[in-house]
Amino acid sequence: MLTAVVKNTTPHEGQKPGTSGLRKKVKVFQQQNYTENFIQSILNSKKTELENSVLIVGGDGRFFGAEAIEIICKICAANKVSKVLVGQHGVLSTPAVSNLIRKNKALGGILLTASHNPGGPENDFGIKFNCENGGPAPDNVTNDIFEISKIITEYKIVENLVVDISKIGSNKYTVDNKDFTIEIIDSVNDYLQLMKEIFDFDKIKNFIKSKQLKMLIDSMSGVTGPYVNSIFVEELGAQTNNVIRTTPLTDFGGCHPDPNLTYAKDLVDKVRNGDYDIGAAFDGDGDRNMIIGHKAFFVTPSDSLAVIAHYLECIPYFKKHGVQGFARSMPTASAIDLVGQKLNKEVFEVPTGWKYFGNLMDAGRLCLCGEESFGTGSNHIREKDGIWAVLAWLSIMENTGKGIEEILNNHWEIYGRNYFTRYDYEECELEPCNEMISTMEKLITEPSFIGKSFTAGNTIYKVKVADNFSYIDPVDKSVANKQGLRIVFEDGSRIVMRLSGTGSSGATVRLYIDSYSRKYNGVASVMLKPLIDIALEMSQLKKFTKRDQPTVIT
Ligand code: VG1
Ligand code: CO
Repeated sequence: MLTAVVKNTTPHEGQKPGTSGLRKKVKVFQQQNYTENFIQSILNSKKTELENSVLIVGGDGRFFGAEAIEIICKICAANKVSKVLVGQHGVLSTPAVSNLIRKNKALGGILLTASHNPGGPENDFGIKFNCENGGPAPDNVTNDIFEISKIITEYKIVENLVVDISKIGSNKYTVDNKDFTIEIIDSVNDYLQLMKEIFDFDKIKNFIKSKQLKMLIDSMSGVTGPYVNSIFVEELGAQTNNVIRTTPLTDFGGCHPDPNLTYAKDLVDKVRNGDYDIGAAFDGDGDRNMIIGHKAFFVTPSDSLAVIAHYLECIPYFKKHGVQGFARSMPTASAIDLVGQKLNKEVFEVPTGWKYFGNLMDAGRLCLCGEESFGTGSNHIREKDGIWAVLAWLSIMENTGKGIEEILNNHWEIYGRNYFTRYDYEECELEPCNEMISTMEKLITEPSFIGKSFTAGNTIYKVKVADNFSYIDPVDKSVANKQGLRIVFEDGSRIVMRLSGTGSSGATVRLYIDSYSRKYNGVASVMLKPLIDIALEMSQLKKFTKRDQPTVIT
């Protein structure tokens, strides 16, 4: 029999979860009791519900994941959790965890990932808590966890518990006369089954075969590798050279596992120089996706969402469960709104972060949503889902018999086009960035700012709305304030600026530009130049950040 012991501890500063969990340098998590404190704080926030509960634990396979899982198992054992389900080798994609929580009616899940942030001993680690609906913990839960972390004095642990996470099977223990189980499960099976329920695998398989469809799918050495091999190669009959970087690496091979035009440049170049019909990449934890077409024709995530909305009924899941409303995060271009209007559906605009979609899905008002940050997903789970998005695109290609560029051209022909770009200024100094935001907030919230005109090139933009976005959840009426500065002009064009909540140090400035036009064959960088110039000048970004150029443009 094993025994739980109580260990004294003192609080660590700054255990405040951001947009998606607590993300810090690995070295920070390795400090004495840092990880233990945070895990105990999560469990304390659910104290009354722990007895006889099930928790799902897994992550993107990054450095320090295995150590963190061992700590989590030992602390769960001591806190009367009855069962922990762990992905083999600790590997579970974020969408897979969301599915497992729902399927097993678990109390929640603990995800070991810093998503698209780089990994390895010198880089980032992260811990995220998801609730029983399978979605990221909402603000009230993460606030509780943070408050607890500030006053924590002890944690409970079963120090000599031993578990081998490389072997599938059930490990049973007795802890202080109570049963405790750690079950090591296959990382892919349940997720594969879910995808088979959502999509018509036979159709997609025949389509790939009969068209001899050429795809290039890049797992960026993140968690999706095993899922990609199983789904695209084994199930759907793709060739083994259609998938790349499918072995999860603890440091992602030294790359940023971030599927965009900058960090997935290898894939983009290969597709541009090759003869592929579709290219796709995922981030470290498998919830983001990038879709490109023949010759690397780029689909913006905002457009991807709108196109999927337009063709939703070619996916069996939506035929069966119906089509409810749509949603996007505030900075995401409003292409989906136009599809929603046409189909007479509710369209919601929520703050940045997937946690804000959960209530609407649980209330049956939302079935499809996305973010400009390469996140797309539906109410099949409560996380964005990279592989799901690629299967959705393959279903659309099968259904229309068209290539990706043609699908987009048709879409823009019907709806017009939202040109969109995002400039990221990564790892700036925090103080001047805070000052920049507060200076700009002051400027744009002066009453006289409304109606003001800005000229760039030959275009005049007149301000219609300007604020720091705040959101009232339509379901539980909770309020999220200060979610990003937003200037909306009379023609619907928008400038949005906010600081990232996923970085592990310093500040990352995100500048988003969205502009609608009926003319759809323009070049985004040219179409958006006037608004970019206005935004840079208005924010005095160069002065505050001392940066001439963004680190990433998408
Ligand atoms: C970013 C994105 C946001 C996304 C979040 C988590 O947040 O902008 O849309 O939900 O990352 O995605 P921020 O605060 O850095 O802008 V993931 O795949 O990193 O969990
Ligand atoms: Co992610």
